[in-house]
Amino acid sequence: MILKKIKSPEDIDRLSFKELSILASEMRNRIIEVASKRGGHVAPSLGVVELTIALLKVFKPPVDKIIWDVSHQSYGYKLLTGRNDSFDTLRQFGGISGFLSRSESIYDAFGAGHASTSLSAAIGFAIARDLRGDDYDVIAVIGDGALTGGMAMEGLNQIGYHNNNILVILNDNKMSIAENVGGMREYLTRLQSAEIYNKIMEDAWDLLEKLPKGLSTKAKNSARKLSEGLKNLIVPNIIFEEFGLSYYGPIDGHNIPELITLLSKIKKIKGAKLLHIITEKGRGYKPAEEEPTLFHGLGPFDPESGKPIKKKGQKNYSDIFGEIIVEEARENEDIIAITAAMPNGTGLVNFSKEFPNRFYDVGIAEQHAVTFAGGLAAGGMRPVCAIYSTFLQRAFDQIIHDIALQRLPVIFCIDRGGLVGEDGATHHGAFDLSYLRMIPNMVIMTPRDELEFKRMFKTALDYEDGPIAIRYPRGQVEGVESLDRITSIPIGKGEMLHKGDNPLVLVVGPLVYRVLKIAKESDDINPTIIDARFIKPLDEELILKLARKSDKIITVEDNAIAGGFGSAVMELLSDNGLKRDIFRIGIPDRFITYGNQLRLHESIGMGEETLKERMKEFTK
Ligand SMILES: Cc1ncc(C[n+]2csc(CCOP(=O)(O)OP(=O)(O)O)c2C)c(N)n1
Repeated sequence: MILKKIKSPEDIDRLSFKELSILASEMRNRIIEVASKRGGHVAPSLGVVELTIALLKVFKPPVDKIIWDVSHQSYGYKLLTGRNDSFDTLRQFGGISGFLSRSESIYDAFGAGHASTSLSAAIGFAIARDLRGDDYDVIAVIGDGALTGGMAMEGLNQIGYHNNNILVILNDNKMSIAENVGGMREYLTRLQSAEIYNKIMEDAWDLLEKLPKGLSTKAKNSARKLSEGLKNLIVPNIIFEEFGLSYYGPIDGHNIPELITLLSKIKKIKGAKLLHIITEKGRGYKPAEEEPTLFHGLGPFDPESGKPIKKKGQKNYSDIFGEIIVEEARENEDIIAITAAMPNGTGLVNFSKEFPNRFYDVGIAEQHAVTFAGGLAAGGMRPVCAIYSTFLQRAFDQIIHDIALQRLPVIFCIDRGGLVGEDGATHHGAFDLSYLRMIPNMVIMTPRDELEFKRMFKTALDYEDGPIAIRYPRGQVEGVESLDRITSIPIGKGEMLHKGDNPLVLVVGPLVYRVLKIAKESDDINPTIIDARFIKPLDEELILKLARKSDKIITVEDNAIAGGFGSAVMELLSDNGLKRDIFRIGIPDRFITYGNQLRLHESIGMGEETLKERMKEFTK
């Protein structure tokens, strides 16, 4: 086993090309072995095994800075940077993260989890280096999917302009999570097919190699210009060159010797450069090659067959959303569904098939998605923006400036609200109730189960006075008897689910069921339990009426306690001169790690056991 002996990247220095190729297949086996048990981002990591090896052969982190965009493709990098032994604990509570993190390893130059940040971080590193007179290389690896994010364009804009020494590697596999979309994608395809261009590139390399040493800079520049001139004859515009970066490629990203040779050459060329490599997502593992979208990120699976190990009959919130929107869209031709590169994750695949003209995947572009919805709404349509809570953070200003300020009736279906589990801090939807609650004209709802979800979607469609959000968690939905006719809910109306005495417990979302169970099974407390349903506007009448009769109040939410639902309740009581003993239960004011969702809830006092204890203790 070669991999077993690699304790740090220096250990690959002495390996021959043949050994490196064996190492690549050992890395793939290890990734499949562990990810099949732990779940994770399989296909992205398998696609960059050769690139990872080549990068570590040519560059020397932690001195050189390798910045992986999203960092979901970094399993191989982890294996070669001292984390093979701990790799079995991938994404587990107390184990190693599924993403890169500066606190996990000195080799992780810049943490990530959200897309399109690598170029901005890279130019930051490069300018810091140059101002401080340090000497190291900065390399950003970005996928063609991540390149659709506006931030990547903003980074590219600055990189080309300043021309600091940076290497951008564009890892082009034609895939985002689903098939990549948009004008940039089409352009990259045209670039790939420009074979004559490649040939001329090779000639240009030869020419530059053959230039005598000691040639003046002016002469070298002329030679470079000549090669660029040749390129432009064949492919009219290399967009990256227009931005100011030197473009190399496209080359096969699975050929280790070629990658190493080219990277070594490019390393010597100063300035802003972009190397375009072509890779295959899921490379080397048939199930992942055949179904790269499924294997982008998944739970445990059988390594032999590649079949996901999933308990049967479990519907999650995204499935329900997918069903409701299709049903409603059959009746209402104005409904438009928008996703930012997550058609599968948000449950919109069936919608996209049945209503291709009313479905828009805008790429990894949450900000644009929101303002695009604003335009659609202003134009008379009923846009539904389905975005994960954590990614909607990107569009905070757009929600304020483009939607709420103009009272545009955009429906936000916010998936993965609350703690998500194994993806950890970068992906928890911990903040949405807080960041949306402060925005005027917003209505925010959280369903506790399937039926409430359906009713809330109806409510959202009936509401045309401005933006309205439905926020729901990752995971299984509590199924309840459906009604023949789904009716909407009056805006701002909560519901009493259990009449007891002390304390008064105000809950939002499916945690209601956890609280109900605790109340049912516990002899010590007999709380009054309210599903507040609306975070904004609050059911002021109901809450104040009950609060007047209770001296102890508990609020429960799967959101940051800072500024969330509990804070809203406190503000309401304070504004009405009610001084009460209040206990806010929610996500504490720190970033929460990764691990099983229930385990994480236990760890912050919101699991069944810990929640019960805290409720009892407070009520005493
Ligand atoms: C802001 C943001 N939106 C959405 C996502 C979800 N997401 C994770 S990876 C990914 C696709 C990335 O595609 P690409 O950059 O081409 O990398 P690949 O997985 O194909 O290697 C998406 C949409 C994210 N991480 N961040």
